[in-house]
Amino acid sequence: MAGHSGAGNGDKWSQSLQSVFELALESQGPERTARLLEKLAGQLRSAPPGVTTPYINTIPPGQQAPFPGDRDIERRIKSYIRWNAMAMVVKANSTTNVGGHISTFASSATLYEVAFNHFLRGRTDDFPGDLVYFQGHAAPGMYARAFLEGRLSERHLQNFRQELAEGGGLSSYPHPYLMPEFWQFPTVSMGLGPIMSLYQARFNRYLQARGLVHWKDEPKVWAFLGDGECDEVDTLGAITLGARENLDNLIWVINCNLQRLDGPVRGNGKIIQELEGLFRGAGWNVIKVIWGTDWDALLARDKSGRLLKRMEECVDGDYQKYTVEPGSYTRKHFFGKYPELLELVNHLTDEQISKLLRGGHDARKMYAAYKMAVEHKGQPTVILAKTVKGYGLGEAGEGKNISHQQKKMNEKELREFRERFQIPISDDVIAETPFFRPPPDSPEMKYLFERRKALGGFLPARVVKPAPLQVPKLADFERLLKGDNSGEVSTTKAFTLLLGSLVRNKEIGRQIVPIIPDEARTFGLDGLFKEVGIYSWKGQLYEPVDRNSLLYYHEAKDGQILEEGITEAGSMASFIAAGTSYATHGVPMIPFYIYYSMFGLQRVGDLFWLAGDIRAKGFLLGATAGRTTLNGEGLQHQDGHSLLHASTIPTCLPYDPAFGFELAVIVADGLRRMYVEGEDIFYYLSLYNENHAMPPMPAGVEDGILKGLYKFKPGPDGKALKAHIFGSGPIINSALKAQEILAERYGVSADVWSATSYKLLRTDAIRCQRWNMLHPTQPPKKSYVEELLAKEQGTFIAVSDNIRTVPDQIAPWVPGGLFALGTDGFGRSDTRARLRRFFEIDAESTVIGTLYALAEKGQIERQTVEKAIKDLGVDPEKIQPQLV
Ligand SMILES: Cc1ncc(C[n+]2csc(CCOP(=O)(O)OP(=O)(O)O)c2C)c(N)n1
Ligand SMILES: [Mg+2]
Repeated sequence: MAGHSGAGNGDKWSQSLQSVFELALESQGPERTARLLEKLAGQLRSAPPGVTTPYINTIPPGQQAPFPGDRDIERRIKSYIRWNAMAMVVKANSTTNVGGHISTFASSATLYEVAFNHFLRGRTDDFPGDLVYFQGHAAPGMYARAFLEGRLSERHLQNFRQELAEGGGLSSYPHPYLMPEFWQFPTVSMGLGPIMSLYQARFNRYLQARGLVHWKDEPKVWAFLGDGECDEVDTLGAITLGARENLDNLIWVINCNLQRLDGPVRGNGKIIQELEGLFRGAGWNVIKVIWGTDWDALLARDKSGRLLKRMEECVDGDYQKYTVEPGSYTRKHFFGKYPELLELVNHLTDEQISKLLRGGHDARKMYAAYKMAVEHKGQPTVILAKTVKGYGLGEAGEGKNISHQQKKMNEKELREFRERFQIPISDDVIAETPFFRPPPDSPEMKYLFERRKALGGFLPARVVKPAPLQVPKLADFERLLKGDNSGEVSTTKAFTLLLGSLVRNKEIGRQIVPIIPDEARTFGLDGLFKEVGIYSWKGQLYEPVDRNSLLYYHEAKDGQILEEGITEAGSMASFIAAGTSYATHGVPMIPFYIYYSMFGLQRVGDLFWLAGDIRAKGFLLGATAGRTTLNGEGLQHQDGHSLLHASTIPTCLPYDPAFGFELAVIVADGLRRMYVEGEDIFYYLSLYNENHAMPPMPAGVEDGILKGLYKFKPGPDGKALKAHIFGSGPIINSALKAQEILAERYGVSADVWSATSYKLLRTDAIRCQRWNMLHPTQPPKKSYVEELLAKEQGTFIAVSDNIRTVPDQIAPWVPGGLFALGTDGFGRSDTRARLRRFFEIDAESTVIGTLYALAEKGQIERQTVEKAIKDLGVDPEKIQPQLV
């Protein structure tokens, strides 16, 4: 109850408690005293003792910063925004049933409006603007504000969730892909906004530490979240980073309306207390805004401590009920539990009791909390604001379990809403839920513009100024292009060479951001530790145990590597922060995030999807790829399907290179497309750890590498039969060996092709096919793959370390069809040779596959295939890798 007694009084209490404490210590000993104290403290708290504070506001009334704004005007502006946000959802659903949410923004309107009027700073010439992660389904509120600001028209609002309507519409949620000049950060997949904001705040520090930005004022990163959203592991799983990295540039505002979609977040407990304990434990500054101003006087008069006791006793399910029921119910069931409390509210009518505000609906309380948060040093801050879901909807859904999905309002409910928020809309038109914007010279509009001007401009806003980089030319990667005669190397090793040369590049070296989740040694990237350093805001406070070695673990304040530790989600959040820096800060950065491929798309695929939406650029390297190439590691490690996952992301270019020179061609072109041409795309490359020959680049193959397929090694002339084998990654070696066997033993000339990207071939083919479908009388277009293969005779087969669906993507456009071999099924631990036989992608299986494909076409006898199976020692009755 600090703050509810004077300071002098507090000192006396503290002295008395101190002497009781010493007495107890003397007579009972430290352990028993500690237990007694814990028990006493436990009486004050509903969560485990030690981590939470009493269930009252963190800022005592006496220490509350005064509200500097005009409360009446702000309330009116907020009311109009409330109305328009509600109206756009109601309108959208009265005609088209396209959904939308009213009750989320209804509960958080004050949280946003106080922030918009007093704290969130826009972008100016010398300030990048605060970075704000808006709660996804509060989007109608942001649109409604932008409408008052004149940034969106009535037609935009009318077309909320109807993006394909004539003249365009507004996206359901924050999607930079769909509204690239408005939204900066996609947030609606719950838990992604929080983790991105954490790593964004840290990335801002990284940019400063490395001298890549020079801000007069540091931008704050704000994230507005739901209390239900906090159940996502992504939300809370990384919060210790905030304290560890000293991120006092980060503020989270959690809208604790106590409800999620189905019902209460913690009906039987208190979400605010639970979160407070977690955040305090994680080292954050926690500001609770539970009670509105009306409660201050009640708490001050509560000499018995019963009011606090009652506040502590009630669970969130009770508080939800007090919202839904009339004031008489709260009088009876909340205050009525103790006679002292009934007396405390004797002077209030039931109506007044029902209007006792929660903290998150009180602009004065929110202002004080924000002010404290922006001024806080040394820790990130979380504000836990208690609100009512569907606030102001009354019977239509305030505090009800159905509140989240309330999308329609009848005329009576609309009238009540209008009365409550005093919206100047007349009876005769109210049923049409018209939008309302006060005249430009009204005090409200003047105030609104003045506030935004003072804060530097409108938010959200995404601004991209072209800043092309001087990227290296392909010839600069000479070492990879001329192959490796020194022996056999892996594509992972080839990549480390390439990355090394990039960080040393004079033009763009500083903008390269290597990101690694604790696997640098596996990939041979530890050489970079010493060379460019690992970023740490503290530098290196200890002497690393390997200090005497050449490649020691070198942490530095201006280190370039983001060594994230074992968090693929966190690393991906870093990738996104770096890959969007061109837009967020006008500073293009080039992330190379290298990870164990199995723990990428499969594990944190939603963040990869978001990378597309947010228009991130950069390179993702799925290393140690391949169901059989990563031998030994077994079922959970061996990846044969990331390329398929990657193929589903519209802006992702997936590649499966076999050789170092292919890697060089792809990366060089990627740098050009993303950082010179300004394309909003990113790359996914499979890298493998098998050493094999790295030949020099044949002439004229660049275009084919980039498009997805080129002939790498033609088969010998003079054979009766013709086949084509598409190989990818290290499995191209199965194809090359099969080529020899087929020629020597079966009279087949097989051309070996390197298939670098089935997705890109498919996308191109679909593009042509679609055009042909819609232009049926015009000369048909031919895709690259069709044109390339039209010149070829013979049968086509594919072999790779991926599931068959990866090559099957192009089957419809291969003349006579494509017969694919692949690694469908769970991986297992064994040697590469045994695994490749098991999955039937080794050279022998490739020979058999080719012969089978020829037999299917009637070009050879089936007995020839049977004989080959026997001759090559393949057991036809061996188990089938894919069981279902
Ligand atoms: C990952 C994910 N799962 C489920 C949903 C669907 N969903 C949208 S809003 C919502 C409830 C949100 O509750 P809360 O976070 O408390 O936000 P509130 O609306 O109460 O402010 C759910 C389940 C989603 N958007 N993302
Ligand atoms: Mg909620």
